[in-house]
Amino acid sequence: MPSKAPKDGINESELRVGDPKTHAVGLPAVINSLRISFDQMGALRSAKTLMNVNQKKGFDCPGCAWPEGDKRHAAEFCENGAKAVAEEATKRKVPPEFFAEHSIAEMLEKDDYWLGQQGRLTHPMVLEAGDTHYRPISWDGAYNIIVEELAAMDSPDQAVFYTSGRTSNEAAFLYQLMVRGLGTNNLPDCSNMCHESSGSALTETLGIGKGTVSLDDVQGSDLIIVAGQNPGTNHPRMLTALERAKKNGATIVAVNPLPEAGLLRFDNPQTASGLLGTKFGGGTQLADDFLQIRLGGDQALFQGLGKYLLEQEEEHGNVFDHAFIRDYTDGLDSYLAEIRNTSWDEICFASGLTRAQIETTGARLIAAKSTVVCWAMGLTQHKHSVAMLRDVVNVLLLQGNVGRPGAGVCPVRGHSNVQGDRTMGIFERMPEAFHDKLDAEFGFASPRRHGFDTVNAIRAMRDSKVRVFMAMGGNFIRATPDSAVTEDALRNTELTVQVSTKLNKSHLVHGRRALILPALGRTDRDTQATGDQRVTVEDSMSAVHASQGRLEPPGPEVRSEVAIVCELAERLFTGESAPYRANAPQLDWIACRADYSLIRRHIENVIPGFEGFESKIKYGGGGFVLPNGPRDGRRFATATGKARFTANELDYPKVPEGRLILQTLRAHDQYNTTVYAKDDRYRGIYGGRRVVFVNEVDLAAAGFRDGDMVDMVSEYEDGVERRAESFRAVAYNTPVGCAAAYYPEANVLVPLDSVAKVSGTPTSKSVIIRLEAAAPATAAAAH
Ligand SMILES: Nc1nc2c(c(=O)[nH]1)N[C@H]1C(S)=C(S)[C@@H](COP(=O)(O)OP(=O)(O)OC[C@H]3O[C@@H](n4cnc5c(=O)[nH]c(N)nc54)[C@H](O)[C@@H]3O)O[C@H]1N2
Ligand SMILES: Nc1nc2c(c(=O)[nH]1)N[C@H]1C(S)=C(S)[C@@H](COP(=O)(O)OP(=O)(O)OC[C@H]3O[C@@H](n4cnc5c(=O)[nH]c(N)nc54)[C@H](O)[C@@H]3O)O[C@H]1N2
Ligand SMILES: [Mo]
Repeated sequence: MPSKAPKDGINESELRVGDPKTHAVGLPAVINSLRISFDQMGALRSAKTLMNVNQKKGFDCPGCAWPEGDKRHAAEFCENGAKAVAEEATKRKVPPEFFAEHSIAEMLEKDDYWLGQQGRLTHPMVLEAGDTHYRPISWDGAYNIIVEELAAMDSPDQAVFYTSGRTSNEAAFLYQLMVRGLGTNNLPDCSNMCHESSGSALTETLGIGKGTVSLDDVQGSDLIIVAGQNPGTNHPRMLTALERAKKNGATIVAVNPLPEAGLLRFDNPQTASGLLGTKFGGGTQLADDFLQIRLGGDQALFQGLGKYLLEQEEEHGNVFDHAFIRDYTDGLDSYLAEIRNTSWDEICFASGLTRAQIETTGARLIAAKSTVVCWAMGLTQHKHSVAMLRDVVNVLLLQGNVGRPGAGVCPVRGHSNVQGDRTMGIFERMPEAFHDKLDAEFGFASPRRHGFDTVNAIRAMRDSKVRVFMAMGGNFIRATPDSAVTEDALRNTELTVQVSTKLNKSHLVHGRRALILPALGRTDRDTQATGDQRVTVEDSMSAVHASQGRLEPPGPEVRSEVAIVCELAERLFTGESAPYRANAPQLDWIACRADYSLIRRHIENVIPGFEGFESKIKYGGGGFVLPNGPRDGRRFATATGKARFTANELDYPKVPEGRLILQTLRAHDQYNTTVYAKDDRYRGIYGGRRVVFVNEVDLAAAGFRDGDMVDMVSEYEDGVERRAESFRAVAYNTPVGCAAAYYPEANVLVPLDSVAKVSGTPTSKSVIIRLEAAAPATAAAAH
């Protein structure tokens, strides 16, 4: 069976709203994933591909970063992993003829779904100044343009190199080396918009910017708090771990403004009872308690939990882990003083929870022998996210819940290798020790001046300080905030270069000149001069393992990310006329392209924990776990060498009268800016995406009813009007004052300057908006 032709874009007039689901996965998920796989890949390729996902000799799922356990099912993937795979392994193609047929202007009218549907990029393409259509170009020609533009800069800081989180360790390591060889640290990445707040808070308090738990810790924990995360959609394999934990006796507390299906009940598709679903008495109830928190109220919740533990300790004793606090931590007194000062009234107001609810969870903490806190974007994309996460750490430290079995912090990562990319040095401000080792290994001087993160890169482009923008994957223009500002910023550059697997809007919003370089994905066979190559990735729990695709690539002109970096670096650094040969890293780039194990040898010498790298990822092995001070031995590489309690003034979004606070989140049928299909079935949304979920009370107060068409207008201190037009209001079970709409459609509303303190992450989960009636024409058209 061949793949099916791409479908039309989304027609919002076909939007239907039904009841939200109360449980996740089960048979509908299996059917949905198979349908999308067959459409994109046909039956044979689907079967062959899906059997290889997350197997020890197969490829790492390009979906999320949730780890694989040691015992694997024949089908170790989930509905959304299957969709991620189908999206990449599709048989549909976007060849040069496609670009001849469709002008940039025409494609700009299409939606993200339509663009993604067209298939895999097959040929390097160029857009010269003033052109209306991309034209094919040779790889040589493409590299020459990049070298020419990079050579024309006054300073290396006029170039920006973005990375998305699917890039392998090997490609990321060489990419950052190339960039630092040019003389800049301008290495923004998707993490700046994602878990940067977690990295900031955890590095400062625990001495490592990563989670401290293993899969066994989660599955063996007594109490698991899942805050600000929707695993049923975004980390479906986590539901299996939660189910196991539950069977081992764990209590699960879900903290979320929305009653997300996956958190409440789970029908495991890998068991017969799960396939039958809850209707027939199967499935597992996951969350014991659901705390329906106000957006941005989590710092208040965790301060409340700390306060309760303190009160109980003072009354009954035996609550704090005094030995742990004495031997491994500092800063307790100022933390306790801070939470003593915070009133219960303020805690309850900010969180939207009752004192009784918070005390019930506090009592669960006291009763539990071990606690894990898991979180994702609901906790990282607020103005006060870093303080919020420091307060999460504070509560865990009180009971010694770090560095022992079943306990710790679990920031659940997004992209499948976003954590590995950071380990490899994709960061605008790596520590000095990393630079020293890099310089020693490659005999050059890497720049120490900090570079631009994502938001600062946009500001610099806006202010005409950037000539060249290159992206290793991702979809910069749709992932970033303040779409209108960011589009102008990118258009303000001389050259944009997108290394991509699929067509997306970042190819259409471009600099004076633009290049599209087609790259291999995880599922593709990667054959180089010495034979088929493997790459490695690191999951959310610091486990590194190999990944090897086996499918025929979409065309002979598609190159691996490693090859693209090596070929470009070769031209920048070696030979008489190379513009950056003066301070070039000493490396045989072409040999590395031929044999990726040579890259791993260099990684081994530069990055701690990779000793014996090659032998640890031999075939059939499950990979290895990187050292993790807090987890391995309660070692904390902080400023004082101790785990640090911190005192953080309580903060929460202040919403003016008549306004709402909006979170921008993911629908079930999307992967970030890629829209797989048109539904969000767990929330009862079918056939469209322009919806805003609002509490009935707020709708009525603003003079609207469910089904009305509204504009969302964002209000920010800069006084600029940001408007998202024509959304269908959906009366929904969300706290009063708290609304939700899908990313990336709502990104126009997120002000560029509204970022989290310390981490600089855009505040995608707290945007102040008002609702206005949509203009009659659009309202009529949409009905
Ligand atoms: N299928 C699929 N999988 C994915 C992705 C995808 O798009 N599709 N994206 C990947 C990436 S890069 C990432 S980072 C992760 C994202 O994974 P998630 O963080 O689960 O993604 P979001 O949809 O942003 O969901 C945020 C959740 O937090 C809740 N929330 C929002 N604000 C608050 C708050 O103030 N407090 C609390 N307690 N909760 C809040 C929302 O209601 C929602 O349930 O998933 C990864 N996996
Ligand atoms: N408003 C709002 N904005 C957000 C968020 C939010 O919750 N709300 N979430 C933020 C988060 S958590 C993240 S991580 C970012 C995501 O930001 P990005 O990582 O930039 O976006 P993606 O949509 O994941 O990128 C998809 C594109 O990556 C390319 N691609 C896929 N696989 C590969 C590959 O293997 N190699 C190469 N070279 N290219 C590949 C394809 O061309 C595809 O079109 O968005 C952020 N933006
Ligand atoms: Mo992310």
